[in-house]
Amino acid sequence: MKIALITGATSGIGRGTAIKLAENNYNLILTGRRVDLLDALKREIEVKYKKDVLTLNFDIRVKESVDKAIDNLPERWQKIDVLVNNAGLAVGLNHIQDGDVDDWERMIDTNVKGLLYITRKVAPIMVERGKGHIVNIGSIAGTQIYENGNVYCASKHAVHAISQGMRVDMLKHGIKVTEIRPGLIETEFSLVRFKGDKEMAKKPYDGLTPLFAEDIAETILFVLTRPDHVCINDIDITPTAQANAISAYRK
Ligand code: NDP
Ligand code: 8X3
Repeated sequence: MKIALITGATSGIGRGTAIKLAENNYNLILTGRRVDLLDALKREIEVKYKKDVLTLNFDIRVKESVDKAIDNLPERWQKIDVLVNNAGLAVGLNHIQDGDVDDWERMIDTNVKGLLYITRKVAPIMVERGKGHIVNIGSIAGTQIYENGNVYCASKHAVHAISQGMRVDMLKHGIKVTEIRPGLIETEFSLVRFKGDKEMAKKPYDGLTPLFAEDIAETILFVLTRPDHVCINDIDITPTAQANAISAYRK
């Protein structure tokens, strides 16, 4: 049975992907900061899907914590086949001159540096084994810009560049790299972006049917289950009612 490590599994895409991969014969290493949610998901997967789950509770922005978690993996969990770099967030939505520097640091530290910290620990395991698949959750904000999106867009542009860089670097090792760039998905993302303001958090989804975590989970399963000789490099995926980062049709 294969092992997938999913960062940010306590909600949204990460949680949905954990369940989808458990249904499809993966044992799972699940990470996040909210230990109660990690524990609940572990129990759910063990009972319902009869798969093994190891939870790792750390803040991905703290390099020492990431290193310690991976260095101390029990032997049976070390052969990681799949890394889903999903943990990430947007915080704040302001013009650049009004931006909160703490918000900027949270986004850059999580979306860019955190992704790099865990990749730096897991990629060598894959190189050593001569196989593996890294799936980076980028965003349509990784190739497009919208007003007030400045630093979030920059962080996802970095994920886009890093994904392409990884693909080239991993080429001779036979390791696949896929970047998935979603548009609007209804998760906790918007609540985090608007710092807990539920009314504001609903607005991006007003008048349209957004994507759901399950849609991205299915996409991840699809890329992971292509034959050995096929690598899907990147995917843009939006709701039918959203053409790009600024054009959405709302009823
Ligand atoms: P959620 O807020 O529902 O999930 C985010 C996950 O990231 C949580 O499990 C959270 O866990 C984890 N996370 C955040 N910060 C940290 C941290 N410092 N350390 C460890 N884990 C962290 O949002 P989504 O599921 O929507 O987001 C997942 C990814 O998808 C993100 O990278 C996001 O940028 C991207 N995305 C989302 C879109 C959307 O519209 N929803 C569209 C395009 C891309 P915990 O809080 O427990 O630590
Ligand atoms: C999240 C999608 O359009 O809010 O990455 O940036 S968007």
